[in-house]
Amino acid sequence: MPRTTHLGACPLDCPDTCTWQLTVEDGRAVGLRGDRDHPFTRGALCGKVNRYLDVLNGPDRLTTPLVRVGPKGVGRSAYTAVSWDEATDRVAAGLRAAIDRFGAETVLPYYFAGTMGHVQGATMGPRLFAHLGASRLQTTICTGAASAALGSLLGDRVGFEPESIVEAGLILLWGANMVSTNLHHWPFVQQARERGAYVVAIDPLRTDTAVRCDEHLAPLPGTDAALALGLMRHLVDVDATDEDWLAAHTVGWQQTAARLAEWPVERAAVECGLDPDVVRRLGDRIATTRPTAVRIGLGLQRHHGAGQAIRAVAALSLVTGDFRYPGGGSLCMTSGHHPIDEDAVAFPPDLPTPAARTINMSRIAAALTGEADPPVTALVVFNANPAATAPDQQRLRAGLGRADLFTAVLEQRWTDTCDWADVVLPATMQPEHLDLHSSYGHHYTTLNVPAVEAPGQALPNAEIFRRIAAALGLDHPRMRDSDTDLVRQLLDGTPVTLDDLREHTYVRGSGVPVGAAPYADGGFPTPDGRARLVDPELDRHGVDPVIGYTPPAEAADPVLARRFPLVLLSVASRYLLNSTFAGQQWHTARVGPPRLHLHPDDAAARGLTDGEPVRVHNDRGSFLADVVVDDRTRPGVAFTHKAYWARLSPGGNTVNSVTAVRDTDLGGAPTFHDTRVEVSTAPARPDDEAPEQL
Ligand SMILES: Nc1nc2c(c(=O)[nH]1)N[C@H]1C(S)=C(S)[C@@H](COP(=O)(O)OP(=O)(O)OC[C@H]3O[C@@H](n4cnc5c(=O)[nH]c(N)nc54)[C@H](O)[C@@H]3O)O[C@H]1N2
Ligand SMILES: Nc1nc2c(c(=O)[nH]1)N[C@H]1C(S)=C(S)[C@@H](COP(=O)(O)OP(=O)(O)OC[C@H]3O[C@@H](n4cnc5c(=O)[nH]c(N)nc54)[C@H](O)[C@@H]3O)O[C@H]1N2
Ligand SMILES: [Mo]
Repeated sequence: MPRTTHLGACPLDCPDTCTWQLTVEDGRAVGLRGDRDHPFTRGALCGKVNRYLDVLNGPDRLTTPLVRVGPKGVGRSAYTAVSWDEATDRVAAGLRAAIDRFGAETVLPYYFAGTMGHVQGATMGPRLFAHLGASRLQTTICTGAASAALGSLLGDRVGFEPESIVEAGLILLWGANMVSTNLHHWPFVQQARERGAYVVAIDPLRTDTAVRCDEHLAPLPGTDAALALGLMRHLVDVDATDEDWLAAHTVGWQQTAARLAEWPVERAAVECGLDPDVVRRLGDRIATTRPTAVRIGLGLQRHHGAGQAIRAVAALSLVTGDFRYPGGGSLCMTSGHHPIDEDAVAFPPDLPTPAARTINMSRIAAALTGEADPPVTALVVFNANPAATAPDQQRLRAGLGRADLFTAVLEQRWTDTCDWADVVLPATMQPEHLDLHSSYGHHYTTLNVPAVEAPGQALPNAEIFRRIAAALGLDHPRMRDSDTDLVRQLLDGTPVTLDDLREHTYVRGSGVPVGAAPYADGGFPTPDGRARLVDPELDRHGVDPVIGYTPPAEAADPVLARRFPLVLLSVASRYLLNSTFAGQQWHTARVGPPRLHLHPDDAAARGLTDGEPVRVHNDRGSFLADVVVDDRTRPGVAFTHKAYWARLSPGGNTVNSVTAVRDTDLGGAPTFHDTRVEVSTAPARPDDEAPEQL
């Protein structure tokens, strides 16, 4: 049998965007491994993606359009197969009926990064809905706060060149569980360590990453801005600020220094629940180690004070002047280094797009239950599974279950969200379609070309949107652009060419050389090239223009703490990727059932023992989990993993039953980790509540 290999890109929502090698035999994908030659991802895929073909070739793929013939919320048995023409007519009729009643803004597309590909991601779908005049989606759910904060401070989501981290003498992994969520950057950290670097994890949890570091500081959740302010104050006290660099390349240092006068180390340490000596010692290390690299994760920005936290932590590297050196400075995301402008392709200037309101995706539960006026009465979901991943699950389900809501879902497999759809449309997976990727963790642009046929009638998202446009009678030529047209448009005006990508699969898209210090002489992507320690624009958002500390909302609420004494983090699991693998046997066998990790003191206070089933609850809802008693958290802090599927969870709810619809101080992002709960012994589970067998 002929065996061929094809290079492509891992499409998942992860900073690493691996280049992979797919082996195809007889038209079937039979092998998948990392591309050994790739300078950043260097061969090995992660464990979860090593099993990607289980999903691709698995029995759960959606292969035909389906329409609902039974009640909402029941599951797949309420659906029957139809032809593509029937399905797209049904979608067009659903959208038209809603628009006739309430106007086009009643339609809302809901999408995120199920695929990070620009073609099947956020181009053709948003383009279609913008042309229709539908509500625009504010895509805040993941990095909204960090993006806004970095935009304010540095002009964009930019930072030190990731591969340069090998040069660092001190590395702070701040709210970043690299071993789980940024695996391919970790070997560079290890290399730095072999060369003598000291590595510190700053995370309320003793994660798999923290145990591998030289030191671990466990601040109280949501208090990072206070810690960063205390450390900066210490740098002032020991005369370790880089005044020349600050004067040349930042604005607002004097006002920032005045703010630091309010933040002696002792005050910061109390706020963070840390020993002042520990903070001072870290301050001394930062003061005396050049270059220091601060790798900022996204966990610390899932709290109410997220915007100020990201500003403060990233500002630390400005105060030390660390951007002067390769391996110095801060890095949260590399997105701003990539030249591809997705929005320019989603909303091309020659396509009419009526003005429309914006709806924040993180508030979807509220938007569907009264917050939106005119109401949302038509919802089209793609590349996302909000019924499992969005906050305030009970309220969201009430919204999704509304009889007057028309919902279409584009999916590869049946998910929790499909349960609420009127029409489910089968979508292709990465080896079956064309796509183009940048990355939020490195500087390479990657092409993915189709290598196998899609099962049944599954189609790429972009093609589904072209068909929906046609069914709606939208015949503007931009609604007929092919996937290749979209790739060309995405590359337009960038130094990357399709020919280059066809030849090499990946190219370094950013123009920043490997190992460089891109901001050694300033030149940040702000209008004047200076970083903005003070940003008067923030006033408009109700945020202090000077960097300061916004306490967490629930975690710092003493009244709420009496009823709900535990702060609950719901963090990424090593074996899941959001809810993408939550229905896969290999993955769920490793991550296990939903668990609640409790400090021994908190377990003892409640008489709970290891393995005991509990109900985790607050005023919004509850979910069931098994207790794990360990010392990976501090007293008063509990954790579980995000992104189980509700219908495979005992009791049918996930952790998002207890998370809130609440915006961060900046960027309108959600506050998943800023959640208070109590736990109680769960009644023995009746058989009908046992999770579906996997
Ligand atoms: N294996 C795997 N990889 C993934 C994902 C996955 O689900 N599984 N998800 C992907 C996605 S969508 C994203 S956005 C990224 C997310 O990747 P990360 O940035 O790693 O995000 P989180 O898991 O939310 O949080 C990271 C760490 O921040 C810590 N943290 C929580 N609150 C605080 C705080 O207040 N202060 C500090 N200092 N730390 C805090 C958490 O304990 C956690 O260890 O990873 C991507 N990669
Ligand atoms: N409690 C809690 N909740 C969280 C978080 C947390 O830390 N705690 N983290 C949040 C974060 S960081 C994120 S990014 C969100 C992620 O939440 P979601 O954006 O909902 O991500 P997934 O759950 O992975 O769902 C993506 C879906 O897209 C589908 N998909 C993939 N590729 C394609 C394609 O080409 N076409 C179509 N039609 N479908 C495709 C997959 O099958 C999958 O079902 O979750 C958030 N939810
Ligand atoms: Mo995310």
